[in-house]
Amino acid sequence: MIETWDRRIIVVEDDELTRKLLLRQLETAGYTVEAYGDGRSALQPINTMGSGMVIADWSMPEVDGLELCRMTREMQNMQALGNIYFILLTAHSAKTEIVQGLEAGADDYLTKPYHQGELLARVRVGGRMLRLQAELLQRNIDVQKANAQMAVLANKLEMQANTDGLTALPNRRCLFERLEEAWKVAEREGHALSCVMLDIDRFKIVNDTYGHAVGDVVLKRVAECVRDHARRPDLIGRFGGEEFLLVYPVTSAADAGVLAEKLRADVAALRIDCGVLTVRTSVSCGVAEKTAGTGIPDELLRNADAMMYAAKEHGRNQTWVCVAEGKGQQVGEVGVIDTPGEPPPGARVARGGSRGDAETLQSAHADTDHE
Ligand code: GH3
Ligand code: MG
Ligand code: MG
Ligand code: MG
Repeated sequence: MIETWDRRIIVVEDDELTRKLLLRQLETAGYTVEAYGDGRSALQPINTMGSGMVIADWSMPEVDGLELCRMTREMQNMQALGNIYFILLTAHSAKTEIVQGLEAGADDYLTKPYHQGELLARVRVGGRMLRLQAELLQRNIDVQKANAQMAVLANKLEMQANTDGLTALPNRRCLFERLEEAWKVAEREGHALSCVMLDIDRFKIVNDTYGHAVGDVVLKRVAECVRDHARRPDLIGRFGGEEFLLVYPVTSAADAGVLAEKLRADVAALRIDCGVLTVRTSVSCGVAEKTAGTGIPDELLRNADAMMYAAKEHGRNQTWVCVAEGKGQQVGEVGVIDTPGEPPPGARVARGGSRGDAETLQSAHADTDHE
C-alpha cells in the first residue's frame, strides 16, 4: 500500500524571521515541519523524505531555491525520490521570473510578503495533489498486480486447455497444433518427420475386470512410459481414450519404428502397481513417415493408424511400420533387423515375423498377478 502524504513539510529559508514565522504558522495549522536555513543542508532531508512538500525561498546563498528545486527534480528523475510538491517563495513578482521558477520544476509559488491565508490555501492544494498522486500510483500498482494475476491465470487456462487431466500429457488439440508446426518445419527444411500411434491392447478388459480406477492407473503408467521415451524435440500426447501419439521430427520411419518397438517392449515389461493387484499390459504401435504422398498431417496420422490396426490384426503387442503406400511391415525385436528375402519398395525396417509371445502378453490382463 502506497503511503499518502503524512503532512510533513520541509521549509528552507535563510531569513530567520521568515523561517520562524513559516514554522509557527504551518505547525499551528497541524503540519509537521522541519526548517533549514540554506539549500545545501536541506538536500539530505529532502532526499530521505520520500513523498512530501518543500517550501523554499528563492534567494539564498550558495544553493538557492531555484537550484534546490532543479536538484530535487533531478533526484526524482533518477527515481530516488517519491512525489515532492515544491512551492517557491519569491520576492520576484515579474512574470518572466515566475515562469523561470515553474520551468525549474516548481509546482507553485508564493510572492513575499505572503498572506498567511494564501500560504495555507496553497499548502492545502499541494496536499491534495500529493494525495491524488499517491492514489494514482496505488491504482497503477493495483492494475499492474491485477494484470500479472490475469497473465498467470491465462497461462494456467492455456495449460489446462492443452493438457490432458488424467495423464498430464499434451491433449489431442495441442498435439494437432504442434504436429502442424512440426510439419511446416519439416516442409521448409526438407527434414523427415515420423509419427507413432500407440494403442493399449484390450484395455476394455482391464476396465471391465478391475474397474475404471485401475484402468486409470494403467493409463497413467503407460503415459509415464511414453513420456520417458520422448527425446527433447519429440512431441507426445494423449490422442484419445487409450491412444497416444508420438511425433518424431527429423526421424525416418525406420528409426521411429525402432524407437516405437523399444517403447512397446518396455510397456510389455511393466508390472503396474494398482494397490492390491499388479497389472500387466501391452500396446500396439503404428509408425508412418511424411512422404511425398502424404500431403497433410491428417494423412500421416491415418497411415500410422492403419499400421496400428495392422499390429492389432496380427496379434497385438507389436509395432508396424508403413513402408510404402498402403503397405506395412512388423518391426523385429529391438536392435535386431532381419532382412527378408524380398523387401517391398521403400522398406526400411525388416519383418520380424509374427510374434509368438504376442498372445500371452495381450491377454496379460487376464494373467494379472493378484497380490
Ligand atoms: P483393442 O486392443 O482393440 O484396442 O481393445 P480395447 O479394449 O483397448 O479397445 P476398445 O476401443 O474396445 O476399448 C477402449 C477402452 O478404453 C474403452 C474405454 O472405456 C476405455 N477408456 C478410454 N478412456 C479411458 C479413461 O480415461 N480411463 C479408463 N479407465 N478407461 C478409459
Ligand atoms: Mg532569502
Ligand atoms: Mg485399445
Ligand atoms: Mg483405441
